[in-house]
Amino acid sequence: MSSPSTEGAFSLERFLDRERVAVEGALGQALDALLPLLDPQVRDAVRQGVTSGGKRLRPILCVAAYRACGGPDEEGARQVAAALELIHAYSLMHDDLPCMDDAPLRRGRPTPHAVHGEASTVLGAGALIPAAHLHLWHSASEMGLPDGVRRDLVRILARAAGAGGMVGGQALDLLGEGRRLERGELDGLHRRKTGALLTAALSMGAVAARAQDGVREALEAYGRAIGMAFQIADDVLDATADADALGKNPSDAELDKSTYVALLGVGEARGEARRLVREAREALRDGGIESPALDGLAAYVVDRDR
Ligand code: GRG
Repeated sequence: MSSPSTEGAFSLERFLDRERVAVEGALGQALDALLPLLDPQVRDAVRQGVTSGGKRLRPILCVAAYRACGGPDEEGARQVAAALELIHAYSLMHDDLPCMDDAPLRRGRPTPHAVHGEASTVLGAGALIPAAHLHLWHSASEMGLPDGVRRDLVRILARAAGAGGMVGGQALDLLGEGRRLERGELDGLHRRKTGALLTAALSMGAVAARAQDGVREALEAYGRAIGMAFQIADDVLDATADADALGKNPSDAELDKSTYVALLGVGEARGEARRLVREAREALRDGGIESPALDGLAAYVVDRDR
């Protein structure tokens, strides 16, 4: 199993820049189908939620997994992957609302509800959930994937986004405010809230490429490890970076949330994140997956500055 990027010296920075632009192209196509159906104010909230930057990590991971599995239609896979970002965008629009984290800033600018109002943001984010699944179904059809594979893809996304995944994790997060969660509780919360969608990205890339079960399982093990590493790095950034660098106000302490930093301290939390990066890379090795992109992305999730 190899990647075209093994042919020259691999630069993660160039890879990320290129992939981000390509993902944004795919998102533009997804929005072309959705935006004309929406009332102008809701449309503007959706446009901001989806196009205001971000690392685009989930679709980038999905396409990298597809490529690592030797998938032949990267452009098609990128459209499939865009569905993950539509779900991620909706989750951030809701996460920032006054009834959730009540955040005024994200990615260096006022949040969608602060600009377009709460009702438009709730509705627009809500419209992104079915739109993501419809876009996924349509894109997988365009790739010529058989019905069973298309159904698997939709099931993976819906499970990761739903009560057993991201939404369930968010509920635990809100219920945990003001309580000191133990390590097991915190791990369980973040496996769902952050880890489920990241792992789904790897899974969907493998399934779209029709990878063998062993390879898919190795990619999912990689996804679980980087999902947890990503969250620990997020907690470290929230505790150590300033609002300018983060593009948002650090909020864990203010919301009295349990975090890996509160539980382990900054030094040990960083060490745990690095251990998880090694675990992710081992999963790739064990699955016989050679991918400079996935290898580099594992380190990137903990080395990032925002
Ligand atoms: C109300 C139906 C309903 C659901 C709400 C709000 C919610 C469900 C879930 C949110 C869960 C959540 C915020 C997960 C994301 C955690 C996280 C670390 C986000 C930041 O991701 P990055 O760093 O963001 O990839 P960028 O800005 O790069 O896109």
